[in-house]
Amino acid sequence: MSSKPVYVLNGPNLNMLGQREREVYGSTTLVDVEKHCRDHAAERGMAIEFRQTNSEGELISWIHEARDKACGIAINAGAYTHTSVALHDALKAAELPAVEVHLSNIHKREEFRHKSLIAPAVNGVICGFGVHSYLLAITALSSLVTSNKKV
Ligand code: CA2
Repeated sequence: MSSKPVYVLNGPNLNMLGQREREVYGSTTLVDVEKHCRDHAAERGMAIEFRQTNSEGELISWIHEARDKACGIAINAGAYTHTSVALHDALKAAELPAVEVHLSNIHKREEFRHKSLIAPAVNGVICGFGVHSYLLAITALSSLVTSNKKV
């Protein structure tokens, strides 16, 4: 397994997890999600770098940084998923195994959430399993990293 961590990147409003809209996103906080991800990755011999930002530019800078410092990316880009060509381009340029993650099933929700602009720039998309979506993404990344499969 790689000596580099998996970057687990979180976009806008995910810092509110567990505090508002519990009926949609559940009661687990982002601190809890980080702990579950860290434990799950450790069981697979991997380390994680877990971050959240409300800024699109910062997410893009972290993806650029990941190109050299990470072995793969799991990204919940929040609402930027549906709007950001810049995130799509950054993920393409990173040339790393990458998985798009969502807590909710975006296809069961409002129509504007059905389209992901970043999906064509990642290996796969996992949505609808709550916190477990993140863990499934880490499991997928552990095999993608082992077989060195990029987007
Ligand atoms: O289901 C997901 O993980 C989403 O990426 C969450 C985004 C949403 O815009 C995407 O369509 C799907 C929203 C994240 C905001 O999370 C909140 C959590 C608690 C309270 C308010 C917002």
